[in-house]
Amino acid sequence: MSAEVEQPQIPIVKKKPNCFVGFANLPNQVHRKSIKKGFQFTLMVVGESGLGKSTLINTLFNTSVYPNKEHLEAEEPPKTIKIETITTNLEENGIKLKLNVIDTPGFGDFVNNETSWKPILEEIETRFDLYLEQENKVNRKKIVDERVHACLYFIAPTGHSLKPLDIEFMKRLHHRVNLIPVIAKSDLLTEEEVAGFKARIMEDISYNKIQIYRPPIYENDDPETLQENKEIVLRMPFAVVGCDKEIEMKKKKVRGRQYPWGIIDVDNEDHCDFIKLRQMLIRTHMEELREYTNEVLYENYRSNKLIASGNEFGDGGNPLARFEEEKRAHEAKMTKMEAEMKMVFQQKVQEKKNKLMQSDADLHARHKEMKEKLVNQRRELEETKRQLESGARPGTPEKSRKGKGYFK
Ligand SMILES: Nc1nc2c(ncn2[C@@H]2O[C@H](COP(=O)(O)OP(=O)(O)O)[C@@H](O)[C@H]2O)c(=O)[nH]1
Ligand SMILES: [Mg+2]
Repeated sequence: MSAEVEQPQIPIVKKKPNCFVGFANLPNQVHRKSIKKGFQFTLMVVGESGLGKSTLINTLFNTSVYPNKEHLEAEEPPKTIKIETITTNLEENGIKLKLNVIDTPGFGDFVNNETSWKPILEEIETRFDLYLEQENKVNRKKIVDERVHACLYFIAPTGHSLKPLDIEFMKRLHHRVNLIPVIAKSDLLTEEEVAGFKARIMEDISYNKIQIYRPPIYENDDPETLQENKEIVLRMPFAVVGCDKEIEMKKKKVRGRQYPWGIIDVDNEDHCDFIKLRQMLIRTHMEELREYTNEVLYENYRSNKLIASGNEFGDGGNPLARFEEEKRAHEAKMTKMEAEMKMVFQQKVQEKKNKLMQSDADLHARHKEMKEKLVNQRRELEETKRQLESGARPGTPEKSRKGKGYFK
C-alpha cells in the first residue's frame, strides 16, 4: 500500500503509430492459437436423483452426453455417493470442445445425508492436487487440466425455500468451485411460484453468506455486455426445464414438454431460464469460469496447502529459516560423522598395537624357549664330553690298537 503512495507519477502518453504496425492483429493470433489447442471444460452436476441432471446436460450441449434413461433404470440405486465422469468431444464451426461432465449419483438419496458434501469436496480437491503435482514437475509441457470449472447444483422444485442439505452443501463447497444453483424441473411450478421461490432462495443464500457464481462486471465492457450480465444476474437462480426429445408445435419441431394446457419450449426464454443458463455457461462465460477457477479458487487452495506444509517445519513457511535449519542439521551430521571416523581410526590403531604387542610377546617367548633349549643341549654336550674324557677305561678300541699296533 505505502509503496503505491511513494511511487512517482509516471505520465502515460497515448500515441497512435503513423502507419499500421501490426499489433492490432494480436487478438487474431491468440484466436488462431486457441483454436489449434482446442478448449476443455469440466462441469459437475449435483442434486438428488430424478431432478433431471442428465437430461439437462443433454439439452445444454444438444447431444446425448448421457445415454437414454430407459436402460439405466434397471440399475441398483447406489449405496454410497459415486463419482462418474463422462468425456465428450464436441465440435461446432471447426472449434473443438472437450467436455467432461462429472455426475454424483447418490447425493441426497440416503436416510442420513449429513456428509453428502464430503466425497464431492474431496473429488474437487483431488483434482486440484493432481494439477498442483503437475505444476511442480520438472516437465510442465503436458499439463492436463481436470479441475472442476463449474458446479450446477439442482434445487428440488418444492416452491418453499432451500433445504438444510442444500445450504450445507453450498456452504461447504463455495470456496472451492463456481456454484451455479438451478431450480430443477421448473415446469412443475407456476410462474408466480417460481418468482417467489427464487426470491426466497436468494434470501437464504445471502443470509448464509453463500457465494454463488456471478458474472464479473468490468468497467470497460460495452453497454450490450453490461446489459447481458445484468439480465443473467436477475434470472438467478435459473429455473430450468430439460428435454432432449422434440415435439411438434405449430407444425414446427421444438424441444419441449407437453401438458394438457400447452407446451413448454425449453428454447424459448419466456418459458424458462434454460437459454440464459446456456448462454452464460457456454457462449459468454466459459472462459470467465475457467479463469476464476484458476486464479482465485485454485490459487487459494494451492497457497493454503503450501503454507500448511510449511508449518510442518514449525517455521511458518519461512524459506530462509528453513534453509538455516537445514544447514544446522547438515553441520550436526558432519560433526557426528567426523567423530565416528575418529573413533573407528582409534579402534583400528589399538587393534594393530595389540597385535604387535602380542607378536612381540610371542617372539620373546620363542626366543626364551630356544635359548633354554640351547642351554640344555650345551649342558648335555658338556656332560657327554666330560664322560668321554674321564672315562679312559681299559679295553677302549683306541688304546688297544695303539698298544698292540696291529695296523702298523
Ligand atoms: N417435468 C420434467 N421432467 C423432467 C425434466 N428433466 C428431466 N425430467 C424427467 O425426469 C426423469 C429423471 O431425469 P434424469 O435426467 O435421469 O434425472 P437425474 O437422475 O437427475 O439424472 C426422467 O424421466 C426425465 O424425463 C424437467 O425439466 N421437467
Ligand atoms: Mg442422471
